[in-house]
Amino acid sequence: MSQSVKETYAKQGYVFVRGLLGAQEIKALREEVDRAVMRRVGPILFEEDSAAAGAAVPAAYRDGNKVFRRLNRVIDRGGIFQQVAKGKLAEAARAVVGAPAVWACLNRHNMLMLKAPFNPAPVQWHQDAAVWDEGTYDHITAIVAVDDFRADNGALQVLPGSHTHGPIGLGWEQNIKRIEEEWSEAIRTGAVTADLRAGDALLMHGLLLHGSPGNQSAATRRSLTIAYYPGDLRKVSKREAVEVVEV
Ligand SMILES: O=C(O)CCC(=O)C(=O)O
Repeated sequence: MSQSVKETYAKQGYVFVRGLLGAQEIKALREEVDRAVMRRVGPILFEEDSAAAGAAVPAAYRDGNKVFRRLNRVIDRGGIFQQVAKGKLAEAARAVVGAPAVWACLNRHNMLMLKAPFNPAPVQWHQDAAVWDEGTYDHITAIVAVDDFRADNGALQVLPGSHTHGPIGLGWEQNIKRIEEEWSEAIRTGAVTADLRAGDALLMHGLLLHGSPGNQSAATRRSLTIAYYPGDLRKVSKREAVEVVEV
């Protein structure tokens, strides 16, 4: 990856890598997601937002009243999830920070994000690294789109340059509250929607502000999302039981 990509990542806190995956990989990912959803292969994280329960989300993406939000622990599931997470996506993460090796954190973002049709639940604006408060803010959230991100299907939004302001409150509750109180206007005027096509990747600094609205469309918005660290997180983490693997 060129010097200018590294510079862009440092300045705006994210870069796009267009066409990271080819048609065969996208097809394999979609088939694997469909299989896991159909067979209810866990761990699955469900929406907590009660609006989701009453919405017109198809039965395929529900377990009773509960609406699917993520398939978790995708690296552990093997197959195409692991292939991409340990292969091209890890390679992109290494290149963007110029690190010879990166470690994936298995019990942080290691997921297939699944914005089901008509799921109205947003992901509130937050900073991953401040929410996790690991003892380092130095990580990369890498996302590869499995479907096109569109304005109506809950595409991710980011606030360019926001990573340079440091952590805004630690832990989920404090982080989302302070961002709402202090950053709403900046988000309203400066947010950028990630115009990812299926196969494109977005690599974000751990402190970049991001969020996404609900899915208003009849199509699912899926993406594979992995947290990578440029070093062995176990050596710096304040948390117990942090699970990492060098990729
Ligand atoms: O993919 C998205 O819409 C946002 C996911 C996210 O930031 C999260 O779940 O923490």
